[in-house]
Amino acid sequence: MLNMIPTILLQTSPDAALSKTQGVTPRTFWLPEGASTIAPELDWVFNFINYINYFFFFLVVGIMCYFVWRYRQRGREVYARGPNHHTVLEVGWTVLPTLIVVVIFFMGFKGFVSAKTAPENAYQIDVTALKWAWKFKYPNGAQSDDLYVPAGRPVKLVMRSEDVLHSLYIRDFRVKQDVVPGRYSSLWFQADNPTGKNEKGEDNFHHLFCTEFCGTFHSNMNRKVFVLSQDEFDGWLVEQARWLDKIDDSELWWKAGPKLFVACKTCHTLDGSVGTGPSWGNYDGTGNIWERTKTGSTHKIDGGKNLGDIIGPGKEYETPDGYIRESILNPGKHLVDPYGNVMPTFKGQLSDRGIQALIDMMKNLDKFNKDGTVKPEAIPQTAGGAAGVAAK
Ligand code: HEC
Ligand SMILES: [Cu+2]
Repeated sequence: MLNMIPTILLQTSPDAALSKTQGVTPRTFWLPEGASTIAPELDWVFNFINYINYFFFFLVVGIMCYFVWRYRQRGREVYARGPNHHTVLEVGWTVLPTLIVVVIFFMGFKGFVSAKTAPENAYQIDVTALKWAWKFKYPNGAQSDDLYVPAGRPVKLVMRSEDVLHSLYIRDFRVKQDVVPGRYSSLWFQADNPTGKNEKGEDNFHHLFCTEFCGTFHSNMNRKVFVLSQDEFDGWLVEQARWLDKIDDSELWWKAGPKLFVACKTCHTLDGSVGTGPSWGNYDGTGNIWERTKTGSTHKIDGGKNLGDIIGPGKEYETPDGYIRESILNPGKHLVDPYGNVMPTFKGQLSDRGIQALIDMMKNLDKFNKDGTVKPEAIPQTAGGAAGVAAK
């Protein structure tokens, strides 16, 4: 089995996903240019309804303005009786709108069916939505935080939520689907044009949004969609599934740690400040995340107990590593006071090497900046010119 990719590879931080860069399609007042095979059909219906609306809006408002002028009060005369019935008009304004609505219904229904029915040969990507991230899992076990899809081939997203209601929306593809806890939902699209690079040599992308307000960091769920040619995509998949294996054990802490920490930083700060979860920095006087697992630690868990009482030879966890491992794979087992059981499990998402990288990072926490990037001067000299990579 290929090593599971814990998270985010190319996205250096969730905040970067919020960067001001635009997607491939320029900002427009109306819908941006469509970039999927179903976009033209959906846009046609959209425009059809839109133009019908313009037509009737100007017709009704126009007639109204004319009548206001035509029947304005001119003198002192009072109209006691006006016409109160006109069969042709009444039948007209009933039958015509009905016909239009029926036509719209059939066009909409046809579009709905083709948007809902994924072709048999669609490439399947599993999507997990959680507060506040997306996880994309590919058939070979690779994972990513941004979405990568092959060009010229139908792609089916099978989606589930780990917590609350989310909704996946890729504007340029004209697809949007709620992701409901406790059930699977899916959508499909086919994008024929690879996103490629822009003039500055940066990767182009389409925007992906969560469009269901799902809590404080809802906006952290803005992600990018990269469409790669089939060849590029295959290469990417293989790379993606292997990156953690290629890092030397002694370098895991600074090469893999910061990348994996991105999945933790929405809840855990490094500077001791309050977050959704306990800071990895020193916030209760018992030291940082690694220091507070030492023998005799008075870091409080499970309603007033000392963390030190469960770690040590003969105790629940022989080593601090065991406790941290359990906190990541089975977060509900022990709860840090006064926090609730809100941390998702990372079982199946973090390999043993991934967990090791995070533990190594915790052991070296003083070598990291507050945002989770490694301090360039802390990188071992033998690593040569790689400092720039890690500092990213
Ligand atoms: C959704 C928010 C959230 C995310 C994301 C999250 N955690 Fe947590 N974490 C918490 C909360 C809340 C607690 C305290 C309750 C508990 O112990 O489960 C906690 C506790 C912990 C503890 C025990 C801390 C202590 O002081 O004893 C560890 C270790 C930990 N998390 C590691 C991680 C790692 C590693 C990641 C990323 C791979 C991560 N967490 C991602 C919310 C989160
Ligand atoms: Cu969401």
